[in-house]
Amino acid sequence: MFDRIQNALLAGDKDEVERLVKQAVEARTPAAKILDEGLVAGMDRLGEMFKNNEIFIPEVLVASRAMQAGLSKLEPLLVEENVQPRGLVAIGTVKGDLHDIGKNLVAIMLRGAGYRIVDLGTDVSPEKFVAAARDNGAHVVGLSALLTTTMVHMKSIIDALRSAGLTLPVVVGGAPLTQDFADRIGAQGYAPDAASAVTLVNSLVARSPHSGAK
Ligand code: B1M
Repeated sequence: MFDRIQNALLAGDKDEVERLVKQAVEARTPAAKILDEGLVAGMDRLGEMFKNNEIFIPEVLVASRAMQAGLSKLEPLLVEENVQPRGLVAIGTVKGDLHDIGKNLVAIMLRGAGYRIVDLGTDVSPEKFVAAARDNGAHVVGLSALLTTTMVHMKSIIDALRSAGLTLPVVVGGAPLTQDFADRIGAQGYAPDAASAVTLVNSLVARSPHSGAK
């Protein structure tokens, strides 16, 4: 089953990915297992093939759309219904970066953990992060980057937030990041994956003096 999901994803067969994910859900396979062993494992294989020049951008794009389609089928299961908002997280992929699958996954898991999410999308400027954090009364800002050339923009976003007088915690993540990098740019937290991002945000919100979202 998981192999078939991975293969359909690699083939960019959106309808087949949706069908197989739906089938796995109906067979009561835990959503986290479908995500990790089917969709995310498929994306890992895709990354390897891309790195080895076995496939190119068009194939990656089509596979990414199939991934998003599979994710959308899983989202209702990952997100619990009727949970009281625990806080508001403004999240986005930094300027110059168009990768959003990981960021979307983090947003889904945070929503599932009871947070309200303001999703700023991709290629987000520091000014947009500042406006979103301020205007929505965010408790946490989340920054995602997948490129070594764009992760460097994270520091400018943190600086812009601080210059605007916003002291809320900033959480960063994305494949090229490390805890050391997060420490160096003054982020309050780094999470290597979506599940750890939830644990991290929970602990930061519990410690944070910032009050309620609007
Ligand atoms: Co791009 N790409 N890509 N790509 N792409 C990578 C990142 C790359 C590693 C591939 C490679 O060479 N092996 C490489 C970066 C190299 C580097 O910087 N060192 C790369 C490159 C070079 C590029 C282009 C420059 C290619 C080109 O044009 N020549 C170009 C850049 C475009 C741009 O952004 N300006 C580009 C384009 C694209 C596509 C548009 C085709 C597509 C993105 C589609 C989309 O996102 N909608 C794409 C894809 C899909 C990938 C790979 C194959 C897969 C990324 C992915 O979605 N992974 C990727 C290779 C790889 O990573 N193995 C690659 C699955 C996802 C679930 O994982 O995003 O890591 P990830 O998210 C994880 C964690 O990182 C973490 O949690 C998530 C869930 O566990 N996390 C957070 C992420 N954000 C977080 C935030 C948090 C906390 C945790 O707190 C806020």
